[in-house]
Amino acid sequence: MIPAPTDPARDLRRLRAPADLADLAEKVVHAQRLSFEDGVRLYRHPDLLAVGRLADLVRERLHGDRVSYNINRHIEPTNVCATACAFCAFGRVASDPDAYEMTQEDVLERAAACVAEGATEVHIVAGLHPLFDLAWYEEILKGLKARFPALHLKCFTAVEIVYLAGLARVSPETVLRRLIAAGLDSMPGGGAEIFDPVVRSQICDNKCDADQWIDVHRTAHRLGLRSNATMLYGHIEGDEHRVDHVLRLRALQDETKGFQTFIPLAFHPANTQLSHLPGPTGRLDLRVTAVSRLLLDNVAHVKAYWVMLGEKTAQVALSFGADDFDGTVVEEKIVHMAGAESPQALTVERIRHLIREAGRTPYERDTLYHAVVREKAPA
Ligand code: V47
Repeated sequence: MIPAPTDPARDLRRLRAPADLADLAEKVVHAQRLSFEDGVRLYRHPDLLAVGRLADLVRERLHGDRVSYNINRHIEPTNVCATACAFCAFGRVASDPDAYEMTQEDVLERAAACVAEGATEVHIVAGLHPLFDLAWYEEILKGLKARFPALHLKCFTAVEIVYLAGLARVSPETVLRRLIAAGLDSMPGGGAEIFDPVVRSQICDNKCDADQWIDVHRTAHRLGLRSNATMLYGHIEGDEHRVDHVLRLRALQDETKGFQTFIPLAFHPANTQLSHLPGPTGRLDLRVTAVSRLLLDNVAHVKAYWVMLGEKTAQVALSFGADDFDGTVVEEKIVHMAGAESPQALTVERIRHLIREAGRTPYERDTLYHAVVREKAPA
């Protein structure tokens, strides 16, 4: 999927790869697939900038100087959650004083507000709440589609799909079919965390495993949905776990071609059971972005998710393989409860400024990465 090189010799000169990365530079320049061992080497190579140049070449071949963003809004209908994942500061039990449950009207009101501001997408994910069952979400989707037919509904992680299937005693495929019939347009990539079973058992023992997560996305792709994929890094995982995670995504993408975007998620430790951990450094943020771009040769986009990276690192990530800045977001709770210092929302003007200042050309996209053309062109 990475376009064939037009001038490999020039690209190779531009990479200025150190001698001990020369073989990987050759592979990248000739658009050859990298192996598990290559991925681990890239994580361990001391010259981060050299690794970044490899990823930037791939980004440029795929996207030129264009960086996308969208006008969207996150809605998290409840923080009541049955799982208590060790990395999470968002989930609550129903009796907690700060547990909340939105009504269907609350969700519709938030959607109405973002549509009025030009949003093309709502991103809905929530805790695993036993009363927010399949019928509740079908109603929400139907209500949203009836009122805002043009709004793209990107909703529910694979973890939620598996949970809703358990509540309704039906298969995840049945859940997906019913949600699609109610208006679901695509799926976000959350809940993947780290696929390795040992790490997964330590950070999120009570929810769907890697095979289930992958199988839900496989089914979603077969049913015609596009989806995203994430990886939570910077906690107790090691280099091999990150490489393994991304290669499992690559294998599914070879099969289905249904993933649009990969989103590395930087762990925020505050108010979690893992609050003793320091969280990722800026160098790890950039390296994960770069190595993921290099390994995922069959996924078109890599996001610099400013909510988790912060504006500054997200901007630099645009030179380490990322080509998408996510969106305006408006109200993010999951990682702000875990200490994120990024703003709750960014304006379109701010996003465009950050992208331009990073030397790229911003363009608004919809959820499926079509360019959005507005009557009144943005500044
Ligand atoms: O699934 C939870 C992660 C995810 C923490 O698909 C944490 O376009 C860091 O998946 N520190 C939700 N991360 C966010 C998500 C997402 C975001 C933006 C765009 C898309 C997309 C998907 O956040 C969870 C979990 O992996 N998370 N707690 C934390 N303390």
